Amino acid sequence: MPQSSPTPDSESAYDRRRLRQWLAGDARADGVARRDMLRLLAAAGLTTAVSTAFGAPAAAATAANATSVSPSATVPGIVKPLPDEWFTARGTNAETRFASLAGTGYHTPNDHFFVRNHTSTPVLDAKAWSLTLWGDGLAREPVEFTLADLKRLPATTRTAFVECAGNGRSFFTTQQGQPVSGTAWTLGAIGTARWKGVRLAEVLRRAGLTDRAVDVLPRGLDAEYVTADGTNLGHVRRPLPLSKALDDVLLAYEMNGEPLPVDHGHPVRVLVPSWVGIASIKWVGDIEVSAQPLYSPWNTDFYRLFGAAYPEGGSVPLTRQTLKSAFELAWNASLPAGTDHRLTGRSWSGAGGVRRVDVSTDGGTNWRRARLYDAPSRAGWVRWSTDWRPKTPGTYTLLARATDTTGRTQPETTVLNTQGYLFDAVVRHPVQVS
Ligand SMILES: Nc1nc2c(c(=O)[nH]1)N[C@H]1C(S)=C(S)[C@@H](COP(=O)(O)O)O[C@H]1N2
Ligand SMILES: [Mo]
Repeated sequence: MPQSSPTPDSESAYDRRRLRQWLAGDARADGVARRDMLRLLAAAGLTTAVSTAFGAPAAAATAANATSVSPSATVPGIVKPLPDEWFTARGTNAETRFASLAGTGYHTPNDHFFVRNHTSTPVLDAKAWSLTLWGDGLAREPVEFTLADLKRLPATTRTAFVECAGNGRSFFTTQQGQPVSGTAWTLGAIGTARWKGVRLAEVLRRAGLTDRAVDVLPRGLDAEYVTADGTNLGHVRRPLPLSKALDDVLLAYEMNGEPLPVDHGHPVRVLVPSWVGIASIKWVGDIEVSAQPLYSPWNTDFYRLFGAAYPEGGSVPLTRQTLKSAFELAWNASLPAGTDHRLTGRSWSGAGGVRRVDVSTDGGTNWRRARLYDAPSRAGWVRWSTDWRPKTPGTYTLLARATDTTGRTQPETTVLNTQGYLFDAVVRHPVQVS
């Protein structure tokens, strides 16, 4: 198993068991034939080509209330302003510029937080919204919860990142010369927030969870996702094993002390700490609780690793995020020679917190240890800095390399997978010194 797949044995055993059940006809593929999925994947080129076919976007982005920022990038279907200083538009998605996180503190401000939409942001009425739990893993069903019902249950607050599994994908191509399909993110498809909500375990218990249940399948209320070739994959949904659902998953209704913003799932999203972003379903409307393993496009033909280094049907479904580092600095930033610069950045790992970061300012010949400002946290990141005084003008390549509490260090290259997930290699960041 290549390094970039941190899936432990218990999870692969679990997946093999589900797959056997599926093959034996004991599990539902939720209406999706696998050969259709494979064809789709080949045809779709994935997310970028698939923007406008879903009806009217929720609202045009406007920068009306932004004070000192230039016009917004336009992304159909995203409601919040997307000032150029903070975001790069990528299809139906908006990537956070890491340089704009300098000085923003540990938690990513809601207005800086990246947005990844398969279709477009639906504007839902929190008063009219309710969540339905149903399925043969419950004793009596269906069971409904309004937002007021959820808020009456014990509240839990957790700090966790949401990161797209494809974050860093563009570096497969620009650093390793390997074409991959999907949104060409650099490193800004991540944000860390304080999420307040109710534990999914609590809601499942109150809904009458039985010991027959094995999977839960949260589903979004945003429009059905139609691929470039016109195949309707239905609402965005991805099964979650009960073991994770009962562990640290939240139904979140607040983000950094504010009601969940519309683009991030208002009124309620699923929040699955340290796992790939697709697990954290926004605008959740219902959750199936199943006594059989469930499949959807998002745990079969997407969000597994495919390619020469992986089994023919792909790896097990992706779970935890991998290890990455980013400088809070523009690409090709210009810095004056002969003066002191404080280089800052952030590193994170879904497998264990980051406990060490090394930085090179000469393309990887010499390394020094960065100063860390935060304790390792499995679902969060650590901020770091190092001081640098470049003597002579020229192009320099900066590198940051993290090591997590499990002992893993970012490698020089990531083993290729065709959809470009879980890039974890050290990124070579150019700057111009003049
Ligand atoms: N309903 C719904 N949930 C969703 C998505 C979506 O398009 N629809 N995108 C997923 C993906 S791929 C990611 S990376 C995260 C992004 O969360 P954010 O937009 O709040 O940053 O939401 C996930 N949840
Ligand atoms: Mo994602």
